Amino acid sequence: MTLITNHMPTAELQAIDAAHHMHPFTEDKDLAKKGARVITRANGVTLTDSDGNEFLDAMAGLWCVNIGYGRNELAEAAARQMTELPYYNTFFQTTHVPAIALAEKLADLAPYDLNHVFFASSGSEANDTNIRMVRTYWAQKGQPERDIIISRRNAYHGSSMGSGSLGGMSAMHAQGGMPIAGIHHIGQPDWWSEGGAMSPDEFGLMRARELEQAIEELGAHRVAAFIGEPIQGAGGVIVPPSTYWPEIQRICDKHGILLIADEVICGFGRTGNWFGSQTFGIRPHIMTIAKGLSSGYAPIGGSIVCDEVAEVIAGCEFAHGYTYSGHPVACAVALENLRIMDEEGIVDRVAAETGPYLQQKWETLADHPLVGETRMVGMMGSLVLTPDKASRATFAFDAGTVGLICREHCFASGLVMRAVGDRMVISPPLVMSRDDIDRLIERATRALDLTHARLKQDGMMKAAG
Ligand code: PXG
Repeated sequence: MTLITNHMPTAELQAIDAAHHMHPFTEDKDLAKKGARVITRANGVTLTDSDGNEFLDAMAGLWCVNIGYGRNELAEAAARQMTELPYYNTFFQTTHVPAIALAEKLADLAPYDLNHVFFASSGSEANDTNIRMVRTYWAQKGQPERDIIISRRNAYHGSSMGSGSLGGMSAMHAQGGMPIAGIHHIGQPDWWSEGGAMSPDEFGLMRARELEQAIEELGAHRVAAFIGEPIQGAGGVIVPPSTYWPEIQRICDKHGILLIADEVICGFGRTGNWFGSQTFGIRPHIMTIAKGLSSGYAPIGGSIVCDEVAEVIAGCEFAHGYTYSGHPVACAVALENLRIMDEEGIVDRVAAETGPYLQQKWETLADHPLVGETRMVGMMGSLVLTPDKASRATFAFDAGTVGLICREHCFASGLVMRAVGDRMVISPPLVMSRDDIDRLIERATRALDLTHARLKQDGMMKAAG
């Protein structure tokens, strides 16, 4: 076996990677030709690759490194826990201190009566837990036929059979036998792309009322729960019109349907509050968490559950759990992450200072000839690339063609920004300073200018007919 180190030439690392490593959501044949970008180090908000290039990470990894890279306190917490108790399970009436402490901390942070935590190692696993938990809840209450979960098209809830089925990604559903039975999808509140001549507020109401129509068609006695991300993340940072969530809440309340807020991206300060539900006034029965819970330093997720649902579930043996539910090292890392976020007032800073500053700067990009709508909530934002902002036109090419061109120009400009179709999205570490934000905007502007020049040169500023 080769000893593989950070000091090997990039081409050798890429060749071994292409030979043996299957990547998620990647066409591996294309990747083998081009070679994967090898990230070797990171500190603060900056990534370094194997050729020594530096990038400002405006995606916080994959929407998760909320406290930034290089916080040794988390490494030390992991090392301490590994020495003391590297593993024990939480099955069969056992527990351990890190799981106890983290569950208590989460109950304290979470709003309303969300006081109980079921641990998992990822958002996908947590949403699988949620599917089984809400169905078990209704079965325990003598209504086993109440098993349908309503979700939205273009939602992302994970990649396992259950969570991928909850999600509304058609490319995922086309592979491997998804969705599973008992999941129903309604429209998403994406006004820019789908709102037509309606005002955003009218459109928000219309899309929320699709929930009521679905409940009426399916029969309320069949519907267990509705699940939604407060802001759709992987779907393109779709910020719903202000009318949307209050109407969804009203409909869930009226029909007695459980509401699951998927906080995997919106949680832990991303929107300027601890949870996106607080930003949008949502009162969920269950919140899905992962990512920012440990700032990505250790794989951990979970479901935070309200008193009533937890009480009903406690009435049976919930035959569910993962070997790593409440993994002590992951819990210790998450606790240290939350301690730092608390002590450094990171969420308050996003709400009062850096979030508004980023928003103000980000909105200036709307003046760019290539940019339609810009949105920013807390530190989660998107901009739409369009050949004609007045008519909210899409390009005359496959969705994503222009987004990918822009993404490449971002990399070349030292910026990691993600393309979702022809939207560019950011979700930077919450510890970004004003200087970091200035650099981000400078580089994004440069990438947009280069993209625009390239599109003009190649005659690509054409709207779909
Ligand atoms: N819910 C939401 C809202 C998510 O964003 C998951 C659940 C699943 O979490 P795990 O930990 O199982 O991945 C996610 C994950 C992207 C991208 O390309 C987004 C996610 C994952 C991978 C890629 O934007 N979100």
